[in-house]
Order: sequence, then structure tokens, then C-alpha cells
Amino acid sequence: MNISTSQELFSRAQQSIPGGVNSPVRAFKSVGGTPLFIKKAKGAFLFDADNNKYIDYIASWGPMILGHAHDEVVKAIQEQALSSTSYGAPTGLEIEMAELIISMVPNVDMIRMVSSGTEACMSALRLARGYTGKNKFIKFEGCYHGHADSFLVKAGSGVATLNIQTVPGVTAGVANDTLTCAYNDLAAVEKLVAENKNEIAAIIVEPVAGNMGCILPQPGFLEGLRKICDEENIVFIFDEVMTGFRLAQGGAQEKLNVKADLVTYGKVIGGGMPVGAFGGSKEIMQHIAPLGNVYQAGTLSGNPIAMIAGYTTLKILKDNPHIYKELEEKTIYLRDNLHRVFLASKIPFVINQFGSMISAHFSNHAVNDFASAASADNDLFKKYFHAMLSRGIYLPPSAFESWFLNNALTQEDLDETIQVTRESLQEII
Ligand code: KE4
Repeated sequence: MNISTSQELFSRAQQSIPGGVNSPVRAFKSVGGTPLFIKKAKGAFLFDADNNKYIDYIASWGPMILGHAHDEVVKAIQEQALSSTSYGAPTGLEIEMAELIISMVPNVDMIRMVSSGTEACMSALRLARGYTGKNKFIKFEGCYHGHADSFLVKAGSGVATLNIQTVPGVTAGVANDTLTCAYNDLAAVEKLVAENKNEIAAIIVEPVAGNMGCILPQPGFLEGLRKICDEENIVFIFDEVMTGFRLAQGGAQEKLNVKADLVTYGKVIGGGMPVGAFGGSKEIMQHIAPLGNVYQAGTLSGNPIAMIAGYTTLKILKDNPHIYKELEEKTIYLRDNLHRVFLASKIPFVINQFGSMISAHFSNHAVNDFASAASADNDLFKKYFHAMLSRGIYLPPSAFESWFLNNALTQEDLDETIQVTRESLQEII
């Protein structure tokens, strides 16, 4: 494939933007090569600056669940933009959005809009600390909750991809309140709680992890965390920035039948526009300013363009629940056929899948936490990534990321992906 324009743009971008990108995971650092500069996208397809066409399995890292440039979403944005792009004052749109979300997620009584998943998680943690009067919290190695200082301890996604052990600028004072243990290790959580009695404000978890590849909670893990939080007056936070409105209308809470005290959202909730949110019971949410004293704010929170994009996306998902079934069936079809192709190649592999999240790991053991994801043959993943990309299949450029399906993918696209995987494995072995 000719990617000369992307190469030129990348060289130019590096003069004015750190690393040439506005988010590290886009830089292809862990897989090598030149990041493709995308010019446009429609449905399941991305088109790069050299007009090469790709089947998209990133979906903007989750948001584009309906496919790119969905007609209704685009129309709604175009119309709203004619009424200006921001007011800095409340709008009826924000009420519509809040009421729609509350109708889709039963245990969320109140919700606050922000502009990113990072803001949502940062605010939820501050709220948990303000509500309980305690400072420490537990996160899991390999989980990523955005780039707020407290979360950049043993984080997944780009932090793992770049293998950054200690992020400069995160002070010991902040990191000391961040307790970590392995995902799926309930005994380790019980030990941490016992060692920090009455000091832990929150446990935050990706209910289905997507930032070390797709990793599923083992049976009893989330239920065990719920029990610990109930017994120890700890706020249980589900980080559903990835899973929210992707796995089901009610997200992982609905699919896994475990209820959190606070839930954070991002990605799908904005339909590709910058939106995050955090919500929960009125008992907790009433502590958020201006109702309470836990301060949290944002100039563009609830921005009308972002709201109409998110509202239109969520409304389509709510009114067409079959979309979730279709997405899961497509992902299972992809999983089963990739399994067949990988098996035939005789390369050790593991495929993890939940709903429309999936990841492939070149490993001869189960991948159920960060250590097992990190010990897979990620050099082979790099080769697989580029072999697929050169044949028009755009996977996330890191072994520490989930793939995301969008509902514009057709059977033909899935079969193409499976055939290209067969050819790619023949090339890299
Ligand atoms: P943002 O601040 O990037 O909107 O959301 C942070 C975040 C919080 N929680 C979870 C579970 C997340 O997955 C994310 C962001 N995910 C990464 C991809 N793994 C975003 C891509 C990027 O960093 O560019």
C-alpha cells in the first residue's frame, strides 16, 4: 500500500505536536511504522490520506458503535450547529440527555456530563472521597481510567503500550493513595482492604477490561468486590467508559447483573463527540456542586453539539435493541472463525470476547490479567498487526487494547477479515 502522504503528514506533525499525535496510542509506538492519517470514514470503513480503504476495528476506540458518519447523527449535528456551538448556559438538550440515560440505566438517579472519560473517572473518584471522607482507593493493574494523576499507577492502554512504569509528574503524595492489585484477584483486594482498614474510599474497576486487551471478569470477581464494598463502606465505581451503552443499554451492569454505586461513561455516550459522564444514586450525587461541596466543573460540559450527537446515538440504540444482538452475533462469528484460522496455523493463541469487544493474544495460556497479557508474544502481534493493516484491516495498534466492532460491519467485511487473517498468519510464520 502507498502511504506516502501519511508519511509526509507524520513527519510534518512531529514538528508541532509531541510525537505527531494528540493521543499517544495513535502513534503506532508499540507496533512500529507510520501511523495512518485518516481523511474520512463512512460506515465500517476508514480512508487514509492516500485513499487506502480499511475495515475499521477501532471505531475511534469505541464511540462509533453505529458506524462512521451515521446519517441521523450527522444530520442532527448539522442542524444543531446552526443554533451556535456552545452557550455556557443550561439547555433543554442536557435534560433530555440526562433523562434518556436514566431511562436506560436503572440505578442511576442523577448524572453529570463532562467532556471525556478521564474527567468522568477523576470526578467520580473525588466524589467518592468527598462522600466517604476517606482518601485511598483501589484500582487494578492494566486497567485504564484516563490520565488523571491518581490513575497513572500501573495503568493499561497507552501507559502499558509505552511501558511507562512510573509517570513523571505524578507525585508520590498522589500515588501513595492509589492501591493496586491484579485484575480478578479478589484475595489481593481483601488483603489490601484489611491492611488499610477504614481508609479506602473507592474501588474502581473496568467491569470488562479493555485496556490490556479484552479481559473478562472471572465468575465471582465483581460480586466479591460488591460484597467488600457493602461491608466496608467503600464506593464501588464501575468504569464503563468502554462498556457503557456498548455491551447493552444498561452496559456491563445489565449484562453482568452487578450494580455499582457510581458509573462513569464516555465514548459511545458522545457518538464520537467529546462527552463523558458520571452518575449514581441521588444519595451520593447530591454531594456534587452546586448541590453539595464536591466541586466539579467544565466550560463545555453538556455542549449542545456533543449532546445532540450523543443523544441521537443513544436514542437509536434504545429504540433498536436488536443492534446489541446483531453486534454480539457478528463478534461471535468473528471469534469462532478467527479461532479456526489461528488453530490451523498452529500458533499458540487466545481469543477473548465479550459482547462486541474482542482481542487476540499470541499466548499458550489464558489471558485474564495484565501479567498474562504482557507475557504473550507481543512481537508476533506487531507482525500480525502490520500484515493485517497492509491488507486493509485496521486493528488497534497495540496488544493492550480491545478491538471494537461497529454495527455497519457486514458478513462480507467479517469474512474478508477472516481471510486476511489466514493470509497474514501464513506471511508471519
Ligand atoms: P478519555 O479521557 O480518553 O475519553 O477516556 C479515558 C478512559 C477511561 N476509562 C476507560 C475504561 C477507557 O478505556 C478510557 C480511554 N480508552 C483509551 C483506549 N484504550 C482511549 C484512547 C486514547 O487514549 O487515545
